[in-house]
Amino acid sequence: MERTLVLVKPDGVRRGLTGEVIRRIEAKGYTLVRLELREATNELLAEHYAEHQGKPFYEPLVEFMLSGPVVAMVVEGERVVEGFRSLAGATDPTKAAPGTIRGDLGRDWGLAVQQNIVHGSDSPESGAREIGIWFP
Ligand code: IDP
Ligand code: MG
Repeated sequence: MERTLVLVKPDGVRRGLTGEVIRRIEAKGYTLVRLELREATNELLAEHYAEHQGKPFYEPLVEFMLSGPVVAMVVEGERVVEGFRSLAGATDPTKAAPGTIRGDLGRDWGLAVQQNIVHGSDSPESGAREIGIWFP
């Protein structure tokens, strides 16, 4: 069965939206297989966001992801990678469609990095890689 890594980012945890994110995942019919409140570390984020190293938003992204606890989850289901990306909505919360997590609950705060509440793996291969990083 396919699995994806979902993170409720520090903005989502701070704003008390963890339950709402989990509610939407469960209401969609996916299964939670791991769930943990975690503090990220520089090393872990360097691996997790390896593809973004060197981009202008990389340092602000790491700083943001270290700004408070995150809730890390492994979520399972047929085509769950694609399905959770669809629930999450577009990266830019201003453009994310209403009805999505980022579209309903996120906004632009005028910062160097978009605070968009959730992370979801972008392919089954990324899912397996990221689950290995967060839940070794
Ligand atoms: P994703 O989370 O929708 O997969 P990615 O391109 O993987 O988006 O980027 C990782 C994270 O980096 C985003 O969720 C967002 O927080 C931030 N980010 C990505 N692109 C930009 C940008 O152009 N400006 C500011 N922040 C960005
Ligand atoms: Mg991504």
